[in-house]
Amino acid sequence: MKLMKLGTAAGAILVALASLASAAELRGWNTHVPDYPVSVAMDKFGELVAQRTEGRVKPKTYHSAQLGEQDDAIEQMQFGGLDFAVFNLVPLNNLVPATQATTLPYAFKSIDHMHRVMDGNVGEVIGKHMEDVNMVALAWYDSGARSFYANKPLKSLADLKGLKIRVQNSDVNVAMVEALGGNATPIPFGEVFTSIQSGVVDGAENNWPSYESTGHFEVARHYLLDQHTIVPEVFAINKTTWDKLSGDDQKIVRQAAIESATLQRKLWAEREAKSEKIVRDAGNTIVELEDKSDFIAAMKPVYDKFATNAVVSDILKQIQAVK
Ligand code: BDP
Repeated sequence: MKLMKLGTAAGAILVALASLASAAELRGWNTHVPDYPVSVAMDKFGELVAQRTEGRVKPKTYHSAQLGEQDDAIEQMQFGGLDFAVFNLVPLNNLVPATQATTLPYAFKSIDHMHRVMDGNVGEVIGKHMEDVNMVALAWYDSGARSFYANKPLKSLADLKGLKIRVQNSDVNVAMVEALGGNATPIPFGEVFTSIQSGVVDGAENNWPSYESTGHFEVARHYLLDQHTIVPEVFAINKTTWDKLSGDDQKIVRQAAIESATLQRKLWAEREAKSEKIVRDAGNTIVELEDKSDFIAAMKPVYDKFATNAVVSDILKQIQAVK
């Protein structure tokens, strides 16, 4: 009633404020710096959703691991502290074993192959497994191919023997480095730079954009391009948050995530080239591992340990069946 007595403009402001307060503000986690392809694409997702839901749903992404490191974020997503995130599948390996099939060395033939696989049935199957830990997979982002780098010469695989190598928190990655004769140390992403600089580890492994954007290339100047893994990243939303959205808003949110993934993949290709140039111009030593047969042979114990359970071996078969 009081509202009626106010002028139309003031009334409109009150109505707008009331709808703002009721808008669902979604908190998004991201580990990367704001100009990284993942970050730009997540911001685009936020814009599209806010626009298309006319402000009913307002996603906001917190970049640069402001909301914690990836392992903490994965926990928060399960228990509702976060609404959405882009996660690399390696830190999900222990929690959602189905993801291991996609992070085993040389599981994918190329980045295009990974896109075809993840956009098809395998993406759906992994998404189903993620629902068991309260996450809904909406789209798949790119993170290129990962290779080893160190502050000591890396001319061949043999040079990894005895080196302390940082890995993401995953039993598969620990086993991979150990099978190559290295000592694997799981360390959060945000601590890798200092760990290399202070000699806690000799090196790590990552793709061109992360090697460059984190400054790791300045403290570990030898990059061995073995391209051992092509790891997908998942755009995931907390299942409780998802279930609260109306059917129409779910459609909008899913479509925006898919469009953001298309943008991310395009930006990724551009950023890869740019990062490679920055690293090469800095004079780093880059060695291509052309013959991957020794690496593949060394992975036998890793495959024996992780690829023999029914879920992982079935997904691997499906990956291999995609041309
Ligand atoms: C980057 C991934 C990021 C991981 C990071 C890592 O995009 O999600 O946290 O590697 O190595 O390539 O931890």
